[in-house]
Amino acid sequence: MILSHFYQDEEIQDIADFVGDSLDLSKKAANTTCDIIVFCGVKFMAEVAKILSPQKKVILPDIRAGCSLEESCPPKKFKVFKELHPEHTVVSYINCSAEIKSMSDIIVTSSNAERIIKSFPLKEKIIFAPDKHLGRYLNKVTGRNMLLWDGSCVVHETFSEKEIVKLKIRNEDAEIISHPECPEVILNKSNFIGSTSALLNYITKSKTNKFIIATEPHIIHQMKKIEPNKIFISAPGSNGDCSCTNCPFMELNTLEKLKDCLLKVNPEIYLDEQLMINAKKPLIKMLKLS
Ligand code: CIZ
Repeated sequence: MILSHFYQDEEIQDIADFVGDSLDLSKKAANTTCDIIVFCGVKFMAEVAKILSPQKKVILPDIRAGCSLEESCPPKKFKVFKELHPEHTVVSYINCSAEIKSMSDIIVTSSNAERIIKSFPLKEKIIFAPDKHLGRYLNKVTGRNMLLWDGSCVVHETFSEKEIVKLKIRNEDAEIISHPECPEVILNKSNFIGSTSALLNYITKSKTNKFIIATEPHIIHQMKKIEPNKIFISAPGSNGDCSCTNCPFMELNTLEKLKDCLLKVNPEIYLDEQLMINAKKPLIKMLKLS
């Protein structure tokens, strides 16, 4: 089964058996009867597939496809931080390493984070890692005061408030729709904030015909399929250009490498067995609450 994230190149999305966000992709990985899962996304997503289906082979086109959020939360430093706050529940965004997952009480994705955090009592002390922007947004919408790890995503940090405002002036009829991994200044300018799946639902629900999209621009491929008559403009970075907001890690996976990995059934994801057992528990809790 070939799984592709919304942030992958168009031609990869088009040949995948299923295209989705990390929540839907992890559900597919957990439930498929196929022996081999080809994960076109970044490595932590392929690791989630392996953790949920350890008996299956999980391969991805380029094993170097990492994630800046994962990099921004080194397990050794996080362990020290967690030990300084022993009375806190650890809620981790799925964009993290298997080691961070194994130290977490529950995992969330951007599509279920608000609901899962609201399921905790208001007085629950919570650490949220690794994305500080998503964490700040979640604190606002859930009325919590979670302790935030200082991580961020290179793609969502690249959007420029000034350039987005200039673009909006030239496109007054457009709505700005943003992913909650964006910095607060971008979210404050947005008409709608949501996960990739929520953004895809919103473009149909909204009566607007033009949108400025502040998330990884390859999602626009799915938007055009759903609403071929609407206009989607990728939000720019500080040079006024949009191409600088492509995810450099997702881009490592190419159609050519996908072909090679199908032929060679390699590179394969390998994880320590105990690590998989420990990382699976908070993932299963998430799936039960989703
Ligand atoms: O959870 C995911 O798949 C990511 C990275 C973004 C989103 O909002 O779906």
